[in-house]
Parts: sequence; structure tokens; C-alpha cells
Amino acid sequence: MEFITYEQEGFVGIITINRPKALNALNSQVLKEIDAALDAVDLETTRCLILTGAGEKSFVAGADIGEMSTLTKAEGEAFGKTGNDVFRKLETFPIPVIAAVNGFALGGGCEISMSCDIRLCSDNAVFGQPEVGLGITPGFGGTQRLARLVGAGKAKEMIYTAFNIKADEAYRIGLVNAVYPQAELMEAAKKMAAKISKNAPIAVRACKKAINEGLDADMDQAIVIEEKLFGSCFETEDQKDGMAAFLNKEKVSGFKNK
Ligand code: DAK
Repeated sequence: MEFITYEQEGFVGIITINRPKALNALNSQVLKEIDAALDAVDLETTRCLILTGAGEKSFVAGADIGEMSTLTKAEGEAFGKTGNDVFRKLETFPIPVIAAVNGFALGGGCEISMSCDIRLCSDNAVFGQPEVGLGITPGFGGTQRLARLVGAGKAKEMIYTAFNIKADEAYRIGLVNAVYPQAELMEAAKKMAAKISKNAPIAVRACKKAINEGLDADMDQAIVIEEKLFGSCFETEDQKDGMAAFLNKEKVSGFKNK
């Protein structure tokens, strides 16, 4: 791959978008490579992913404006679909994905971070949806995910004004879970990923599915979604081990993902 690196550290996989010349902007090739990197993740041995950008300046500075500038309507739609498919794959990926936002997260950068389960950012991070200043709408789910995350009023303000916000404001409005000094961001993301990975993987996956699918349903349906996923954990070895350990006043030495 030209623009993506993948490292495995224990149960944690780290995907880094590495296109420094364009501040890690997403062109079609980068999108295809993220897609391929996700397809290659070994779900037997990987329990959490971290998505980050290379360098200390930018997470992802948006979709590639150079590539988009000459697109026809049909090509624009196709580009939007490629991005949306990858972002949706991330959002529904069976294991949790933490975005470690290490700088600019603009347009498609803000959008890809919102497709992740949890956002941690560096203190120099900047978030925004500048698309209307370029004559387009957010095209990778920004109008939908931002409104769901921070509420319609704040999302509309950010999108209509095309105004960027800094890390502290992103934290204040609930767009990010926590802010760290740049030098500590990856360690913090790894620490959180390791905490997640210690828990029963089948249960963690079921929680992700229950939260995601439940949010798209009304409460009566949502509760049924939870019931079914709750039931699916029973008779797993991890459920037996977890409960037996509690009853024996012990800690599980390590969940088996079975
Ligand atoms: N695309 C391409 N190249 C980019 C880029 C981008 N988004 N952002 C930065 N670069 C490139 C710059 O052109 C520059 O390249 P060279 O001139 O050196 O060759 C290099 O990265 C360094 O950038 P700057 O020189 O501008 O660096 P500064 O520190 O001065 O400024 C900046 C950093 C992030 C504030 C600035 O680069 C900037 O404003 N970048 C653009 C940010 C932006 O507007 N992003 C949103 C893009 S729009 C859709 C699908 C998707 C989307 C929409 C519709 N459909 C098809 C439905 C999504 C749209 C977007 O994401």
C-alpha cells in the first residue's frame, strides 16, 4: 500500500493514513487502501483498532480537493459512494475503532473520525465541515453523523458557517471524548484500546452492534435488538469464564474470544 500503514500491537491494530504532502487528504486511492486494510484485519486476533494520521499537523485535511475539482456530477456521486462505503464499513466494523485525531480533521477528516466509535484528539486538533465554502455539501455523512453526535443546532451552526473549532470546543460539545498533548495522544489511544481488548471480545462486539443498531430504531425495537445480543453471549466460553471468576472472587486471566 502506498498511503496506509498497518501495525499490530498485541490485540490492537493501528491504521495510519500517511500522505503527508497533502496533509493526509483522502483521494480515491487512500479510500481504497483503507478499505483493503479493514478487509485484511484478522478478527480472531484483533480486538480494537486505532485510526490515526501520520505526522503532528494533520489527521486528515478532508477529501482531496484537487481530485474533486474536476469531477462531473456522476463522478462526484461515485466518489461520494466510495467514501461512504468505506466510512460505513468503519462504523459497522465488528470491533471498536478509536480515532486518534492528531491535528486537522476537516471535511472528510471530521467525517471519518465520526465514523469511528470513539474520538480522542491532540490539543492542536481542529475540526470542521468547510464544504459549503467550496460550493458543496459534506459528502461523507457529515450532515448525518455530526447532527447525531452534537445535536442538530450545533451541527447546523458548524456546517452552515463552515467555521472550524479547536480541540477544547470539540470536547465541550461532545465531539471528542478527551484531549491530550500531542506527544501523549497515541499512548492514550493505545491504553484505551488495551482496556477494551481485555474485556470479553464477543460481548464488546455485541455492545457495539446494540448501540449502533439501537440508535437507528425506536425504543421498542431497540430493546429487542439488545435482548437478542444479550442472549447471544450466553453459552460462550467467555461468559462462563467471566461469571465463574466473579463467583470465585477471582479475575479472568484472559478472555478467549470464544
Ligand atoms: N485536498 C488536497 N490537498 C490538500 C488538502 C485537501 N483537502 N488540504 C491540504 N492540502 C495540501 C495543500 O494543497 C498543500 O499542498 P501543496 O501546495 O504543498 O502541494 C499541502 O496540503 C499543505 O497545505 P497548506 O499549505 O494549505 O497548509 P496550511 O498549514 O497553510 O493549511 C489547512 C492547512 C488544513 C488549514 C489547509 O490546507 C486547508 O484549508 N485545507 C483544506 C481543508 C478543507 O477544506 N477540507 C475539506 C475538503 S472538502 C462528496 C464527498 C466528500 C466530500 C464532499 C462531497 N461527494 C462526492 C458527495 C468531502 C469534502 C471535503 O472533505
